[in-house]
Amino acid sequence: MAAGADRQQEAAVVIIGAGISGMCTAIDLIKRNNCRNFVIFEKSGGPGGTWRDNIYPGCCCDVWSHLYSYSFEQNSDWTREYPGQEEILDYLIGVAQKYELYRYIRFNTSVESAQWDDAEKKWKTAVKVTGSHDAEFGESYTLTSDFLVSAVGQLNVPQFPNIPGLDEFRGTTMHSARWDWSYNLEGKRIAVIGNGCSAAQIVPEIVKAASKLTVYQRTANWIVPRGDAPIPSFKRALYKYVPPIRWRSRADLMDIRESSYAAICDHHSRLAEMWMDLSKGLMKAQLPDKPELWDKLTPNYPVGCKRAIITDDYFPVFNQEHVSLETRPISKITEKGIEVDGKESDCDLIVLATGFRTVEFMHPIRITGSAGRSISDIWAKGGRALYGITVESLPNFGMLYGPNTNLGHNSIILMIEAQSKYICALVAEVLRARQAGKSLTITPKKEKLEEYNDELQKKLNTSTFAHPSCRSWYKNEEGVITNNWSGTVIEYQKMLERVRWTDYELSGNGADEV
Ligand code: N01
Repeated sequence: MAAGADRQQEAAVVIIGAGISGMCTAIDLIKRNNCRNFVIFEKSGGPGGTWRDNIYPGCCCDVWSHLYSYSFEQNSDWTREYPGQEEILDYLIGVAQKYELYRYIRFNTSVESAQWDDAEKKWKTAVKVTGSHDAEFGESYTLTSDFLVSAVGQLNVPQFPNIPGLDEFRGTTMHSARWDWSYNLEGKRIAVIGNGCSAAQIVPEIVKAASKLTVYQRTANWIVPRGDAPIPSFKRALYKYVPPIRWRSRADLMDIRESSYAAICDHHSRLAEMWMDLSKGLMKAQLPDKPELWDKLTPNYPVGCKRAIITDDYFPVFNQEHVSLETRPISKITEKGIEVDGKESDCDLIVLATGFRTVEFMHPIRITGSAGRSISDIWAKGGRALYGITVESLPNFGMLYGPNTNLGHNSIILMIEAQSKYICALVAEVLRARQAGKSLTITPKKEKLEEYNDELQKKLNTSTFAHPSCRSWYKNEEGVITNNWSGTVIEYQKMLERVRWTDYELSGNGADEV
């Protein structure tokens, strides 16, 4: 087909994104719904999502390996207590191969928009092919489906800081999530803007090659020890050949993580104090000769207000002579470097470890629901969804890792699996109606969504996430916490155990049979 031609196609389900979430739903559709009539659109050239995008030096996961896998595809072969990016990506590629997901994924295909057609009662997803992989379908085309699943994640669009002069810089600028390995770091003068989880992993690696490294910190972060270590081969054999040991270990790790929830959600708790004491103790032990840095590196907000960092390698970097910490605000970026208080510091490379556009879920995809309502209209006051999954005015639609489903304390895969099962229960009804030659649309009732969201926000507003002393990617500009879940993982899983159909407006001639 000629490039640029438009081609209509059909599928029962369209999934946007082939990361952990999209892959999980694809596998659930096959296993639970016996549905193979689905298409996954993936903007990049392979599966893996965030673990494909983030390839910066030192990239790894701060959740224990044995919690960072699908429950149905546990991995006995993790080589370390905390998995590195390459190992996670290999694991995900292995899962994609095992479940033969490649046949459903259209790589290098970016979703531009998705529009609900009220007359046809179907979604029309318009895509653009950015690579040559799927040239068969042309440069852009539209696919029609009964159900649409967004699995794009919360941390996929890099946030570039609004610092004057950023474009003037004549050296190299790199965002943490768009690392260019062809750039030779050896002997370079490096500036790192930001000190969140990404920076805390990058800095200890790139410092080894740099001739000079300056970290520009706007806000200090709570940092707690990691205690990473190789998993010995005898232990891996035990996990592989005696699965109950692996299951026990996974359950224990989950319990430990769940108990830390109390600390991050209640800053008055004894546990929160313990974490803060631990962090200060780690800093002093790792920087015994740098008391002048202690104040600068100690946060002025309670632990949990923003994401705590888990690492043993970050503080010690500041013992090195060629490393400095700059806490005064950046006034501008110049052709040669970074200016603070009227003084310019030259550098060769600026690393923007400045995070992601987190509060605009699904950005930049243009989503239009029933009666032509755009997602920006639906979410004018901030992203919200029933159970973080279904959205008003978007019939036959489900999100994974949507609004208010992020965690500060446990493995996100546990949340994703619960969402995927829930979405598959919705899809099952739509497909049952379709097979009977009928139609069914499922949309959350506005009053249920409001009730759910009011309750959720009430709880979040008393949590540490809402503490006014910190700025974080959990909140939008109005201070509404749009990203984080308000409870434990177990509470969330229980809430999603079954679909309460009274939450939904059901329409179409297949509605009576639900
Ligand atoms: O991004 P961030 P991240 N001028 O948003 C600073 C996950 N993750 O990529 O704190 C100056 O946390 C900003 O300063 P401030 C994890 O969920 C997981 O590090 O806003 N500075 C901050 O220091 C994490 O939470 C792993 O004052 C500016 C930094 O940039 C999430 O990803 C590993 C600025 C941004 O920190 C995001 O982490 C890595 C400006 N204009 C990431 N704008 C795992 O291990 C921003 N900053 C699983």
